[in-house]
Amino acid sequence: MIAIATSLSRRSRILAIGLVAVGTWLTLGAAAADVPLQVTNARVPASNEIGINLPLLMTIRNDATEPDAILRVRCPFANFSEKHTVDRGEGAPAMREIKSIPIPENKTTELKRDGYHVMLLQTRQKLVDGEKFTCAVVFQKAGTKETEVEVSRTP
Ligand SMILES: [Cu+2]
Repeated sequence: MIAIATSLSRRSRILAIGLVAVGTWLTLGAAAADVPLQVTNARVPASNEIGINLPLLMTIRNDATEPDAILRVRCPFANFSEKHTVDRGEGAPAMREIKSIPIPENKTTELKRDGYHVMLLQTRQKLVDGEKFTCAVVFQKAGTKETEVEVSRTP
């Protein structure tokens, strides 16, 4: 009788450990699913001038089931930022400020000089090729993403 009780309790202990393991695995899976939106390759052009406006470009992968949008961007080396689109009508293409940059679901969005992009206004310092900064990119649904931005000669 004692032997059976011991073996049962050992089995239930193993079962309990198994359940904890499955629980941990599920939690990790949920955590991964919580970050369906990823920002990569964020970059600004190098510049010797101060007080100018520069485009901030990046790649955004949105694996979420709903569209998102960029609401705000804050970089330590610029006083302000705007969201821009480029209009192509009669005459030369022209940049225009918009309220937010749409980030469709299940898609990779590339911010470009000749399309949607973030414009950093009134730079505070020179930007040297290879330098890295951390900028905050605020998404409507994904929230604030602290993003590494690299200065590159040819962004
Ligand atoms: Cu612009």
